[in-house]
Formats: sequence, structure tokens, C-alpha cells
Amino acid sequence: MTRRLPVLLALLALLPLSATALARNCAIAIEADDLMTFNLKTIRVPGDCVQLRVTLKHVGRMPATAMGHNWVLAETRHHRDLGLAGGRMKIADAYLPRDDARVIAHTPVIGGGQSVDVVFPTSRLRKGGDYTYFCSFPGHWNMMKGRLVFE
Ligand SMILES: [Cu+2]
Repeated sequence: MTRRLPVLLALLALLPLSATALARNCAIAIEADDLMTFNLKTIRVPGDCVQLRVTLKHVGRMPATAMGHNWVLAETRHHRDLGLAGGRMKIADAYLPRDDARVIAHTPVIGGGQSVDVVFPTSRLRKGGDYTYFCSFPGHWNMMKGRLVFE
């Protein structure tokens, strides 16, 4: 036992290192255009990602006031209510209710030619959870949407 203890301790000391080696910071890019569409229908996030960076690029030409887009993530059951409530807010609020816990992550609203990032921890996601990303610009929420899967 006394001989094995140092070996055991050495093995235990390695555990945090291997956990760190497995943890990944992941990134995805998504585009939106002047036709009110995202170029992805589904975003798959590997389960070993500890954080996710989402880069939204508006590849259109129209200004944010006319054809602004953002990227908002919520549980699918909140998608409709957030879309409707967001439509009553201002662009400075990213067309979202302020400090709303149902919003898991979101970017600001951008116009054509712009791009923006949001980084968030995947600790806010459950494996097998039902998540929808969407644009909360007034009138866009029901058309500009997709599914996010945390695998
Ligand atoms: Cu939009």
C-alpha cells in the first residue's frame, strides 16, 4: 500500500491535465443575407466543447435598420415568445427583452457587410436539449431560424 500510494497520487495528478486536454473551445460561422435567410439549418456542437464562439456574418448590403440580423440562442419552447417580445424592443437591445434568462446567448444586430461574434460557455446547454437559434429583428424570428444540437 505504501509503495503504491505515490503511483496512485501521480495518476491522480494527471487527471486534471487530461480533462483540460479534452476540453475544447469551439467555433462556428454562420451567414445571413438580404433575403432573410441563414445559410445553416442546423448547428452541431460536439459535447467536448467547453465554450462556443459563433461568428455571424451579414453578407448582404442592406443597413441594420432595414435588414438587420442577429443570432439568438434559446430553448425551442421559448423561441416564439422571445421572437414576439423582441419585436417590441429596440435595435440597441438587440430586439430582445432586457436581461432575459431565456436567452442563452446573442449577438448585437448588424447590417450588410458587418460581422460579429458571441462566445458563451456550453455549461448553459444540456446534451439532448432542444435549442433553436434565430434572428430577433422584428418579423424575422419565424423565418430565420435553425436547430442547435449539443451532442
Ligand atoms: Cu434578421
